[in-house]
Amino acid sequence: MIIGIVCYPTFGGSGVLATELGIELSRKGYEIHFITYNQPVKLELFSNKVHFHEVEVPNYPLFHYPPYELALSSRLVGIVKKYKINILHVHYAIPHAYAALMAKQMLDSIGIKIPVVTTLHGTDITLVGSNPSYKTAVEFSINNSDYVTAVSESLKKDTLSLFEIKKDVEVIPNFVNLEKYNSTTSKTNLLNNNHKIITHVSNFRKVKRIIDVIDVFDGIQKEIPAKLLMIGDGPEKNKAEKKAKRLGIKDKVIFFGKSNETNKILSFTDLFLLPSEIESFGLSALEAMAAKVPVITSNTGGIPEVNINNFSGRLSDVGDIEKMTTDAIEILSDKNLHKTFKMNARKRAEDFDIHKIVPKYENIYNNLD
Ligand code: GMT
Repeated sequence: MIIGIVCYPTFGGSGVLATELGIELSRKGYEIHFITYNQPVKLELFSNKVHFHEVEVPNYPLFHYPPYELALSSRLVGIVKKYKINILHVHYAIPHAYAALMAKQMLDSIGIKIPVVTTLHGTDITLVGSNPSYKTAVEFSINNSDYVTAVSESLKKDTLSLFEIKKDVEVIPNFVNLEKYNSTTSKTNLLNNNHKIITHVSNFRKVKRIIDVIDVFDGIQKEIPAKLLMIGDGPEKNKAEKKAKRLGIKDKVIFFGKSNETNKILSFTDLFLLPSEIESFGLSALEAMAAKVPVITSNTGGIPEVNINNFSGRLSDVGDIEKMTTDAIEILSDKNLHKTFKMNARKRAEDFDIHKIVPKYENIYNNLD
């Protein structure tokens, strides 16, 4: 089967998930074509089963906003025709589902039928998608896709309450490739062996509440020698750096930038922090759990479907820095408790094993008309 995957090529969870899905499907014999504006950051493997097609958006002085979805839908038509694609699987509704539906209609007009599977990831529904500027088009895209999936029960619920949905939405949770998290890496020479390592990974957008990460870490380091590793980049980074400086903990907070090797960093991490305001799933927390790292998270959106309170970590209300700090200190200062949480975190991550979840997508592909 030949599948076209449309996704964001960035470090965001939806792009990462789509890339991992494509790579795993290619291992299973599917021919995969990624169609997006850049090579997906996690796409290292090229073979006769994995292809990447860049979408170029020519600029013109008249264009205040270069029309990406127009370029994408035209490119999709060309790729589907040339490579005889059987299914388009688009990740993130805006503008991917919309562009795929336009391509579907254009192809239909020349007698080519192509089913579109849309996977909703989160902010395409909860933050941006329901904005009045996009709502009608997002609703249309969901209702006219051949199959729709959402990455958590919470996201499905939000989708059904924010839009008038006439389609079934199947929940297929995100997955993790556990093998990537089996090996251990020694700490970099920046890190003292006596320090506990606390890690946060995100795109540093406002919804991630990275100032809470700094505050919780500040509380931890007052009790336990620790370092905080901030992996990623984004609009809130400056604020977080300033906050760490103001608190006098600048030397203990290391901003690593974007990384393709979070699995290595997680292998020597003692605790992971994800205090987000909104989170449809929390793929970064799942990846930490796969690396046997207990997670301190907020209890928002789909996170409670991933992190089980008092098992794989602890959950708190959004913004409850005091509880997050107390929980973190309790877990880090009791060796046996920490060990139990570590084992449980991995055990919970196994429920989201790539080998258990990817067949659910294959099942959809095999049953499309
Ligand atoms: O979290 C982000 O800002 C990135 C965003 C994305 O679209 O890439 O992540 C969303 O999709 C991920 C993969 O399904 C989920 O794990 C994240 O929870 C979700 N983010 C939000 O809902 C804020």
